[in-house]
Amino acid sequence: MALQAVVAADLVQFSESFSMVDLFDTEPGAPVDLMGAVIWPCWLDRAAQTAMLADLRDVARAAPFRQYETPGGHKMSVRMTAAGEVGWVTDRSGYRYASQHQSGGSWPEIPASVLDVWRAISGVDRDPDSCLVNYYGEGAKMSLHQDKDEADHHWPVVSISLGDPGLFRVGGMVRKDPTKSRWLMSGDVAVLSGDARLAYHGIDRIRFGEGDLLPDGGRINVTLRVAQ
Ligand code: MD6
Ligand code: FE
Repeated sequence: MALQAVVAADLVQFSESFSMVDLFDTEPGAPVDLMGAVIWPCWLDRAAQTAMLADLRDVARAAPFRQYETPGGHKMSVRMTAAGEVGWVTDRSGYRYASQHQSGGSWPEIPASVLDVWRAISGVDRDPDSCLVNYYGEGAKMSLHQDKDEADHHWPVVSISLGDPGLFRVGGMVRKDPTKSRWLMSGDVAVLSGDARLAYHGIDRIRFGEGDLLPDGGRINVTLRVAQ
């Protein structure tokens, strides 16, 4: 490769790994607006992340991670499980909230460590009834979508990121609207509420193996919702 091309490739890599916000955000914890989504960087310190991870392992023991199929017949690359009264599932018959997981039992309770984040950040006085746990292995991503399988869209959605960085893209109410992206780091919390509640969003890719919270690499995202 010509030197110029090498430098250009380096620059692209550099600009993708550090947004301007990262470079100049000297106040950890100050909320960041991303097309109306609010991101709270480093909401959880390392000890809180480790404790939550242990709680999520208990959830996964009770209701194992699965690779769901979309109604269109595509296998999702993200593996999922859930906690709470109802869990989000999908198969050929559609997206929905189910009161039982595929092995037949009710979902485990939402861990207190996870509920604490909702209570501190959601701004509402009702607890969530659903907690979706997403696991991204190498190459996993989540295409642009709206969270609209819930009965009442006025409740916020709160999401917690653990492990490897994930590139979060947020747009508007229409899939083709312009988008902005930011890397969600381990311990970051993102909230979709108000006008942004139904904004299109997704995870373009993760930087597999970069974090050291999960011993085998990967990213976990926990989303809390009032679904019913
Ligand atoms: C993820 N997050 O971060 C996917 N949904 O892996 C979501 O789909 C999401 O971050 C609603 C609200 C916040 C989110
Ligand atoms: Fe979502």
